[in-house]
Amino acid sequence: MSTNQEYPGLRHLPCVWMRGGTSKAAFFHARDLPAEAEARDRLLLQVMGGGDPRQVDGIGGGHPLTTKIAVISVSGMPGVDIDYLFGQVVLGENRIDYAPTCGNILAAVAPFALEEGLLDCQQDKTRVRIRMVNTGGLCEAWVDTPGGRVNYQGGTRISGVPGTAAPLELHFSNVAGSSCGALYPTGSKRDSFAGVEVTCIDNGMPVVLLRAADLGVSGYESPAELDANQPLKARVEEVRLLAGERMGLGDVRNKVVPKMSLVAAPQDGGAICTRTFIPKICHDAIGVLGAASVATACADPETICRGLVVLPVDGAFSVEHPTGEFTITLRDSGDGAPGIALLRTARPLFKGEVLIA
Ligand code: NQM
Repeated sequence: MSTNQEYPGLRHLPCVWMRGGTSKAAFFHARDLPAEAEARDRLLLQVMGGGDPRQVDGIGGGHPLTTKIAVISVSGMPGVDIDYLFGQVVLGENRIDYAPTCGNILAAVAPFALEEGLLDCQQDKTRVRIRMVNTGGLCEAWVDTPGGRVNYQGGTRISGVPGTAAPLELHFSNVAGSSCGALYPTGSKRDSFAGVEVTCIDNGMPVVLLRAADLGVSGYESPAELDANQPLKARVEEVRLLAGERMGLGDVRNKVVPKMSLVAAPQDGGAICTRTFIPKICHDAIGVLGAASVATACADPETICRGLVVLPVDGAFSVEHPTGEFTITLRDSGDGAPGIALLRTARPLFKGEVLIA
């Protein structure tokens, strides 16, 4: 943090605003932030716009997918390059939830680390090994670096983002039970809460899967239609509170996990169709690790997806969502829970200093 010749009455904090997949976050070097968590969060909340749901006095975007924070440092852990701490600013509540990680924002971590000189680019492709500090999970990111520079141009299209960009491969391993301690945290592949049959799963993200039809909807509605359906949302939240407790997450009233995925038969050649509450509003697409958990449940014939899922022949599960689809490739990781591979795109949008009054 510094003051400056310009705007001398304000504090200046280096920041890069990045798109990772279908989300956006403010990226900071851990070295630029207070070491003490309370002081750090006070500062970050001021930066993002505090408890105001519109975040008009900060740089947050007033939506859960655009009010995210990433704190980055070189890792001290053997076999790991970069530590990534994720923070979800909870809209309207003036607090940051560190319970989950975020796979979309993770897609932007490797480009940030390379551009900011935290490690060197290799020729053609650069591997960056990232530790998700929130959950302890590991991810290997492969970045396009022709001539030793990060390339952002390319032909890769991801649903929910206009245009095309350079591909960024993400390989996750050992993320089963990331937050809950077990792939099926309740000890069962099917449970019933408030009269609704569900599958609770955590392969990188705690998710509760519910059949849309069991809740009186088709599962093909738009996010706006589902968000306007107050009785549905109340029912989903009732199930979430009970499921969260049984998943070992405690009282989840004030937590953004577990996510709630309504599932239905695919409509567009995919494996399954989803509408995901994250958890208070419906996602326009689906989160990265959320989709990984859904795909993992689809691959298991004992979950509630049975009868809805169309199994792919090659392990590549196309998870349909409101703005397209997300392909998750499941790989044998040798430890009983599938490893995950997927493609994202990412890029820096703005680099500068945020000003704090
Ligand atoms: O599940 C939204 C997002 C996410 C999280 C959410 C994510 C993930 O789209 O790994 O990416 O579920 O809150 O950014």
